[in-house]
Amino acid sequence: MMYNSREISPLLRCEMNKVIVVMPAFNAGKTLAKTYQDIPKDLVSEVVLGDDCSRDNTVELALSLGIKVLKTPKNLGYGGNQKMLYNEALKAGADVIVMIHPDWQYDATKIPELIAPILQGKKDVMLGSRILGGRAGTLAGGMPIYKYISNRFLTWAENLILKLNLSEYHTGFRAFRRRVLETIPIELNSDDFVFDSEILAETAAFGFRAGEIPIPCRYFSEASEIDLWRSIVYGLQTLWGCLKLVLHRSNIKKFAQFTAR
Ligand SMILES: Nc1nc2c(ncn2[C@@H]2O[C@H](COP(=O)(O)OP(=O)(O)O)[C@@H](O)[C@H]2O)c(=O)[nH]1
Ligand SMILES: [Mg+2]
Repeated sequence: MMYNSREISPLLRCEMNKVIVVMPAFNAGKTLAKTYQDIPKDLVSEVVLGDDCSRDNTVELALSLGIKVLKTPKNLGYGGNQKMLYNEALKAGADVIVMIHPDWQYDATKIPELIAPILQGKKDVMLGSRILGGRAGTLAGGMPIYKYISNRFLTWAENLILKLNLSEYHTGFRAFRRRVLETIPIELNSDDFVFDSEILAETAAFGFRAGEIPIPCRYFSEASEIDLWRSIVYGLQTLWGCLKLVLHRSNIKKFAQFTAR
């Protein structure tokens, strides 16, 4: 089912939901304005950018656009940046927290569809799926073939273990119900890219309901800078995260990550 801002507005108003969008940024100067422009402001109470010591004009640009900026004290990494942002969104009283990369890779105009199942009480975590979005947003759109193959393989392994039944676990466009981020001990997660996989392993461990919508996706040089080596590390760490859940569930070894905050 597709939604637009106008259909969703009454839902937001009657439930008094506060939606906060967070953007973990690192050198996003070339793409931030376009990403911000696409965010449906009528649905969103606040947009917060986390700057992880960018070396470009990300901070100045964000401030000039009227975006709230939080700066990491030192370069923490993508996961460390998200921890700062989620804690801030909880402190600000968000009911729904949307995370979108500020690299204009994902289509922020899809936020209403993404959050609808959370507002309706049907899901706790929602992902924008490039795979469901079709080939134009993956291989035909310019996703490197090694990223496509590893995405498919990791997703297969994650579905087998986490059983969230998703078409991909590696998107940079996500939404969380407040309770999810209050429950999951995100502080124990990695400060690196694998944070994104860990939070979904925890979603499964805590029994939260995950869903997805198809989204278009754009590929261009600023939208994708993670190289082969960092992708390999990410893939191996993702598999280790799944294995940890297997060990935890079978009582072979317990991990605090899978125990409530
Ligand atoms: N903190 C931090 N964040 C980064 C770094 N590189 C990328 N990011 C963030 O991670 C997101 C994903 O990286 P990106 O290169 O777009 O990867 P891809 O789109 O998955 O191929 C970006 O939108 C940035 O927000 C980095 O070195 N440090
Ligand atoms: Mg990207």
